[in-house]
Amino acid sequence: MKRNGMSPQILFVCAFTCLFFVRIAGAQKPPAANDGAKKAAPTAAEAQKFIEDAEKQLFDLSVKASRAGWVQENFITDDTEQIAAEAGEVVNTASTKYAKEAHRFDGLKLPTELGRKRLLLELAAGFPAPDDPKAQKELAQILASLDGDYGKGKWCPEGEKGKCLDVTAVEKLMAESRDPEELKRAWIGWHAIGAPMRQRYTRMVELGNAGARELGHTDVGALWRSNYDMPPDEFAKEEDRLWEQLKPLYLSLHAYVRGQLRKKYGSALVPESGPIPAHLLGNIWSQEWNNVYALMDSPKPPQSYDLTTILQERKTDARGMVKYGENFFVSLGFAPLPKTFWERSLFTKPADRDVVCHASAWDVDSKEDLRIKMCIQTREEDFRTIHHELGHNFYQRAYMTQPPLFQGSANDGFHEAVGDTIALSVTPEYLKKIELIDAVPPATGDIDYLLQQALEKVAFLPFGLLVDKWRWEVFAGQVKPEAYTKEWWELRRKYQGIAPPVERTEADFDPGAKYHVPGNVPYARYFLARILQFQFHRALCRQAGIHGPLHRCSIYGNKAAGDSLNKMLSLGQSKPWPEALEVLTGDKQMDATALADYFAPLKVWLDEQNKANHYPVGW
Ligand code: X8Z
Ligand code: ZN
Repeated sequence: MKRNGMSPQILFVCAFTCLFFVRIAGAQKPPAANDGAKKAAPTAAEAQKFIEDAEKQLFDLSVKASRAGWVQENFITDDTEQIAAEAGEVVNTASTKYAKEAHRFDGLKLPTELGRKRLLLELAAGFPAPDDPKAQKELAQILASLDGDYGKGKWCPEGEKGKCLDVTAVEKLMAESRDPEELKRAWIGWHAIGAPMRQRYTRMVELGNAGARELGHTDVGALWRSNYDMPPDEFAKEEDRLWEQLKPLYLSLHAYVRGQLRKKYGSALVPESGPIPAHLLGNIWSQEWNNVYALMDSPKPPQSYDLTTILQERKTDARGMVKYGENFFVSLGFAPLPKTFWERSLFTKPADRDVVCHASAWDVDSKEDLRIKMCIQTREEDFRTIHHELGHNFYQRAYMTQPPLFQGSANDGFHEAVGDTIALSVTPEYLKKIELIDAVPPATGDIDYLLQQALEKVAFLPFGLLVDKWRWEVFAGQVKPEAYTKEWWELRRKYQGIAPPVERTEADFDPGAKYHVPGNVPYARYFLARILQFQFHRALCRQAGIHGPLHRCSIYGNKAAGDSLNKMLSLGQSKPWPEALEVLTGDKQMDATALADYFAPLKVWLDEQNKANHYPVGW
């Protein structure tokens, strides 16, 4: 019914793209739910009828929207954009209307399950349109066009006639080039795709806020933060609490990486104690730094291996890579993916048309129609991302038997964490078991392995946190359009300790160059997922009876771990997330200690390195 785990909460369910707004086809109007009962004091029986009708209606509409969204993202044209906008408008209008009407039943004491459905229905509109058909149409057009523009985004280098790089090609260049001038050009080139989005983004914020206010929220950011079974302000504090626990680890990693990049690129480019230039971290958004691993002089163990080279040498194609991922889930006791998954998914970038290459997982009809859409390259990063995407699909299937309003993840961080949890079990021991490598590196290689992991997992944390800090400020009106880019870079500097390679102005709109901003996908979920996946991994390893270091643990083939995971997944969002978390881990709180424990030996090593090399910490 939607992508990435979106539940009937329509939009939000998706693990990622969710906000797919509720789109429904054509100009059909949602039914006037319960209009006749407006004046009388509502009864529990009315509430039940209203909620169940709304659930059914939204379910049908979101399947239609999902199909339209799939076609639009797989064949970006003016027509498919229009079709998706219309479908989006119908769902968004319907879910907003139901959300509003559901408040009539607020004071009523309802049975627990029905009460939870009422709450989810009230939050179902992830980006509500105001109650005005003109505004609804305008918002739907903006949403579809921003998403499409990102998908069509290209950098066409000056002087190289006819050559244009799409996001996949830009990412490859950023990962592989070590020429700082070329990296800078590509960085500037890609970020130029944001500027034309600025006006529409500004208008989108106005329209969404008007819709959110009609639903009783102060702004869209407050609505988004209401999805965590706690008051919105508490959620922001909860994120800060988790970040404070992990900041020392990030600072140690940042200091080490800056020192190493300075050695590579020289003191003119990389400051001793200031922020790291954003184009030198191997990623166009500087969000994960695994691509600069080769520049780090951590001790390489005797049997070190490079999964990218291995996969390329074996000529493993995209389908073959996905098969490895499926096989892992099957080893845990999950049923294989349906035949239609292999027929309908998009695994490689088509040569003849624009598609949204940003990876996503879809559950088109909430029955068996699971798919992924991804422009897979044969490399380790994509191997991991495949596990991420399949995590969405297996979650979607696990909760499919729940009523539509409960077909979603416990909170959106859970959806993002499942596949990553499995990818944490892609250890050298596992790779040896499935015969991708011949020998497991000895324990002396652990620091090297942990550093690779940290460049992906730890480096991401502040980025995961700041994207929505920026959006929350924008939605709340604390940051006005004339300071959009300035504030974006202030947060990037403050949390990540990075700086743009060239001066940025308000003629730019750099947030627009990151998929989730024009795609309107909330981002806090990825921050939570980084923390939750280590919590899940720790719990599953223990349940599998594996007690060694967490980074050496793989639950591959362990049915007890699979059962335990499935128990939590199959709850969907029928219970508040602390209860779902408890089912798997025994904890009711998100807890950064699992991540900190995993990396504890690396933290000691980084601090020693920073001291020995006189690398300053902070910026
Ligand atoms: O968007 C994604 C997934 C799809 S839900 C590929 N991720 C975030 C990103 O790419 O920015 C996964 C990690 C963070
Ligand atoms: Zn995801």
